[in-house]
Amino acid sequence: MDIKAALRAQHIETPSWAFGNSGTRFKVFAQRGVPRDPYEKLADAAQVHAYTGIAPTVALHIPWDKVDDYADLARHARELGVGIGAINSNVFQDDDYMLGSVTHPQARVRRKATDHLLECVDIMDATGSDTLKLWFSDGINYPGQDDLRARQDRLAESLARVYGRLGEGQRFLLEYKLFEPAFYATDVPDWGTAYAHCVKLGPKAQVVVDTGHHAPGTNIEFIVAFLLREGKLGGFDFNSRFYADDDLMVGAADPFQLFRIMFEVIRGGGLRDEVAFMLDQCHNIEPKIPGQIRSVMNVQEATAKALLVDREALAAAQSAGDVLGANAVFMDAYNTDVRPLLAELRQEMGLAPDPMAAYARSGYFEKIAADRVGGEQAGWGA
Ligand code: RM4
Ligand code: MN
Repeated sequence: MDIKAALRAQHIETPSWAFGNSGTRFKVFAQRGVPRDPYEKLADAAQVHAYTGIAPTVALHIPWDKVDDYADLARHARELGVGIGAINSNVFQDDDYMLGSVTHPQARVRRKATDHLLECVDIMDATGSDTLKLWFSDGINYPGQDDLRARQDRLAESLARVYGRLGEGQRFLLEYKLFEPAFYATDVPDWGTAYAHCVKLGPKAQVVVDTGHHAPGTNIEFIVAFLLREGKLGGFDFNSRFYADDDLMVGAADPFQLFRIMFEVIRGGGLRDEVAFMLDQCHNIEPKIPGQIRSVMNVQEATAKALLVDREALAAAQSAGDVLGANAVFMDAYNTDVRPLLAELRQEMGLAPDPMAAYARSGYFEKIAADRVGGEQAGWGA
């Protein structure tokens, strides 16, 4: 395999919400130069693409990125050299959703939530996005609070309506998460639940793996291998976690896990645009644009190492039952310093070899910090 060609073709999608202010439930720390509207978020995302060369699309979150004219927003993105990626729905920040959205016991609330999901498909039509990402905060806090089975029925009914609305070339990705904000039972807690709903619906429904949404110790690369094998891996929400859904920079907590995941992606033929490599992160204490550049580089480094695995030698050791030999082939690739290779690749792409340094030198941060005064800074949920 031509490693450089594969790396050149890889696309990593940045999330609009990573450029706005974010924090924990204790405090959101405002940063200088933060975007005041979706147009400025796209401008910042375009910087990440300008210095890495492999981040050409930006995911939107509705209603955080609500604008009057979505076609105009998409035009603005194109002028900046980027495109609109996945449309992320949001049915978790309205008072009506306290007891759930599409699984709510009341039909009125379920209809409202489903209407929002359908509106997101309208936005896909207007922006040219081909992917809808569905994450539900739905669940219950107490045993007996609601009927677990009925909630699955309600979920299935809403998903079927949205599925039916998808146009040619459009798909949705169903995201699972073990817990939070519901603490006793979540309605889509794991990949098996998401997978079962998607299988029933058809080829336009796939599973998205958010790396922060598992119990500690979960073998995520197994899930990746399984879903790819079934044609049901729609993409990733990459981030790192130490404890729960920490949304830290991907590859920061466990670069080895990221390498193992990327190896299974490559092994399963998933290094192509049909598998969306998205970041889903918040930069609470670090600057946002460099935080995104670093994250894109982390995914790229893990991909390069995974591409370096000598698959022939690995297969030979595996079939000979050479446990240590096979493991050594794997570890050799992981322990290779791929930074010189990536610096060379960037230069061949007409980019600076060190994206972090090039961005820092560019003066962009000083410019946005001076320009973006007044107005209201965008934030997680704002
Ligand atoms: C959720 C989930 C979604 C993301 C929101 C902000 O936990 O990961 O993908 O859009 O957070
Ligand atoms: Mn996510």
